[in-house]
Amino acid sequence: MRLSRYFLPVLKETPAEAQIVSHRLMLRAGMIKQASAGIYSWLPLGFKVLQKIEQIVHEEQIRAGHHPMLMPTLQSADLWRESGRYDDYGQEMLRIRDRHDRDMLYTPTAEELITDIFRSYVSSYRDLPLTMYQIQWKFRDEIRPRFGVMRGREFYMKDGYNFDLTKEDALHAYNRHLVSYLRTYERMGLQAIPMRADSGPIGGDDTHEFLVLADTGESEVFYDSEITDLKFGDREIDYDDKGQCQAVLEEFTSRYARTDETHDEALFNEIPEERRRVARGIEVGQIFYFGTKYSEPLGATVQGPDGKSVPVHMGSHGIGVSRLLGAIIEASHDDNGIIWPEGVTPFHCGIVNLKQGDSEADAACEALEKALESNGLEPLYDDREERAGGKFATMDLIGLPWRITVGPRGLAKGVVELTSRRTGESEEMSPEAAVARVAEIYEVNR
Ligand code: 5CA
Repeated sequence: MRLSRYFLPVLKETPAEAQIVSHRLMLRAGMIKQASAGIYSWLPLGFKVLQKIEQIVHEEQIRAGHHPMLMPTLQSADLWRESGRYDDYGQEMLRIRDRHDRDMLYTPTAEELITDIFRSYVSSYRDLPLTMYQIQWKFRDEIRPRFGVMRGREFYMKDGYNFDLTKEDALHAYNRHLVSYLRTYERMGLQAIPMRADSGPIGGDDTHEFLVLADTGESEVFYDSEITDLKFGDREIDYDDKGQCQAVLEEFTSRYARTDETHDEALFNEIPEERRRVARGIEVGQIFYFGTKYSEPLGATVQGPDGKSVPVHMGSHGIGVSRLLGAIIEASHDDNGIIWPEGVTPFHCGIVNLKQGDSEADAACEALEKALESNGLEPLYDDREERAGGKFATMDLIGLPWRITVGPRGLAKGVVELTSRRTGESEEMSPEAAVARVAEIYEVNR
């Protein structure tokens, strides 16, 4: 992609309305534009990252055996009256009336609709276990939308729902989600810690939230510092293996880690003092087991092996897809801008031409662009007639992890410069070697 043809409206000034760094940087890097309170347009650069994150979520859900599908954003109030949540949900629910005076709502979550789909088609235990999920826009009329995409009113969420015959099977689905989430967040360069939490309006007793530690997080969290040493890494998991999923859950949840809603001071004080941590975190996901809370009132039953009809055991599992952009930036930035982890970067590599219009420099940049593309990579070539300082500042702001700098002085020696955004370290090498190095970095991260 040529920067001269791209739509990247970067801002020089720091926007006054943004209180936290991720919001400031997303506005300055031309990723989002507020449309109205808590509602954003996703400009090309922001949309690209959103799609990268969405893709990782899909890949890991499908790996765990869950089926992608899509439900509408506008739903009839009738189903929500059946479950009793139409009245319970309160002012966070955006209620709409259509031309026939029918009550509608913009979905804040979708337990009712998926349960209705299930009860319409499934009647035998033989069709279980079943887990379906969607990645779809949600609306919650938050009293205080703030921090940009972090607490929006309209936001993008992955919501998954499991249907099982027994509590034991449903708990396996819960564990399977926990494992798949650990892997999902690590691929985005994040450490998200599962913490015992409160279930709120979704309901149920078993629930974990996944928190990314950050000073700007909205939740206060309490944990044993040993937990931050745990890494999921590249272990192979058989998601059908109950014992294996249970073992991972135990490994990642046996140490003390709770949000303020479930914090227990006496239990916390049993941890050696030097390991006790009180910090703040950003909630990037939550998993729930709520048994028959929705299947019973909505009549989602199956015939068991003994011929008796029983309500199915369910859970739901969410990932804050749009919130993740903010969380990743909070966790990975410096004074000059964003530092994207390789797994979610909008472009793999920047190309900076120090002398636009110089025929040799232009030709070298174009050759680099082509060579990177033929390796399956997407470079962003800054081909504007601008001073080097301005080009570097833009690249640093938008945070591409790797930059290749091309200028007449280097080319005379047959070299370009490859720079890491994270460490700032640069190395001179031939253009071919630079392409090979970048290709190798992303091969490892694929
Ligand atoms: N039905 C369940 C699971 S599918 C559910 O709705 N869970 S939730 O309420 O915890 O939301 C899932 C995730 O969406 C949260 O962990 C959070 O990361 C994200 N989220 C929730 N509210 C907002 C919001 N106002 N703005 C951005 N992201 C949000």
